Amino acid sequence: MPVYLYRSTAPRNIVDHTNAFRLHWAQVFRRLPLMTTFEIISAKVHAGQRITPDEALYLFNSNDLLSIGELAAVVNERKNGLNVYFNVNRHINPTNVCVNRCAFCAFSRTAGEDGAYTLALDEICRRASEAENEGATEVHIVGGLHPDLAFEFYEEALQAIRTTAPNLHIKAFTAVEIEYFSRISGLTIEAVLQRLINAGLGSMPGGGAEILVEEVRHQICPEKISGARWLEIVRLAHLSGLKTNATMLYGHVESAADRVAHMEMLRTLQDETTGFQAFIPLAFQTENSDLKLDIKGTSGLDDLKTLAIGRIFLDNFDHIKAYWIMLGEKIAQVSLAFGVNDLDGTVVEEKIGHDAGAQSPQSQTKEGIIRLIRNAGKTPVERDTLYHPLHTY
Ligand code: V47
Ligand code: SF4
Repeated sequence: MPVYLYRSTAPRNIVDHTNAFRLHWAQVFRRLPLMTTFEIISAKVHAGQRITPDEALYLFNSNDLLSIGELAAVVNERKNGLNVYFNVNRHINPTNVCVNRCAFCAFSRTAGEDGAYTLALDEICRRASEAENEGATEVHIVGGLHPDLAFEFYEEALQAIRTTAPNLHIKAFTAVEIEYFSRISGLTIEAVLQRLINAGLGSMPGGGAEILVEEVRHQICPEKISGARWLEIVRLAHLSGLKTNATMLYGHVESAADRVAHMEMLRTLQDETTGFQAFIPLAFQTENSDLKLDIKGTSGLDDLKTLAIGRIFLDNFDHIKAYWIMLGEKIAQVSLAFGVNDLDGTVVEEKIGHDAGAQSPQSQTKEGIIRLIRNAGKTPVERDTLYHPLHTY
């Protein structure tokens, strides 16, 4: 173990690009053994300092999964101890009809196509009410960009849920949907957000981010709003007082450098707003996709590495969530030793990943999630959407 004579004077949370360089020369002049890049990264992480995009890229290019995981676990335990959060929730996808038809998306349909559906307001409310009766604290609502539904449909849906299931937190609509509502209603983004908040919106999920790098978006979702626009809408949501999550769809055409660039954009916005709650890497499910790739999905190694690097790099995010639907329960469980502190909830009916071939079950019981966390040697904590602990098991 080398002796670290160097101590950075850079304030915590400020990007310290020169740190590695100065550390190197400090060692040369003191004739200490040179530290490897990993040791430099490790020293920074242990000192609570931010790692650079180049260092994150170095980690992506390393196959030393266990060392990366150990480092991520240090960051996580500092923030969350042994607690692993989960929530009891239900997903509702009001429609799969979508004008965007992103190349990776197996869920969406064109209006009138076989398998296209749109739920009536009554059915949306019935599902929300059922969820509340079964102990859910949250509904998670996302769907396609329907060519014929008016903005008022979504507003009324939230109002109706609030009336029928008043105890549910409504986490709904990605930045992509908010932008679409603004286009179809002629309202500004701020006005759309305010109207939805008045109707019952409590927070927003992190979807639609995909990979924020433009060249990648052109290949996988050319009709979707740009990465810059996604960030701007999320920024406005944060300024309106809404918390959101941030996802990253990985394991398709993107490079490791694209993943790092994506995470850097999130980290920069979080420095400004502090509005993100959780970072959620979404492992790409390959079936029924128009992206013709020569792969059968992400590897377990890549999944764990991506979650762990997310934990190390996004030092200003409190939570890293493993979405067991896309990862499978086993990798999600192992990820709890690789920096993850949140397992997505009970879900009940999942369409987006399963239409694309996800092999996980469509739902989990609360007991199943508790067992999964306990067997990993961690403490299960049921939370509400805003991460207030409800019950420790
Ligand atoms: O934006 C679509 C992704 C997202 C596929 O915020 C796919 O708590 C993998 O955002 N393979 C929607 N992913 C889901 C989402 C989400 C899920 C769970 C929790 C939260 C949260 C948010 O699903 C889309 C897209 O990135 N997606 N197709 C696919 N074939
Ligand atoms: Fe539509 Fe979202 Fe699917 Fe893209 S990912 S086609 S925006 S539902």
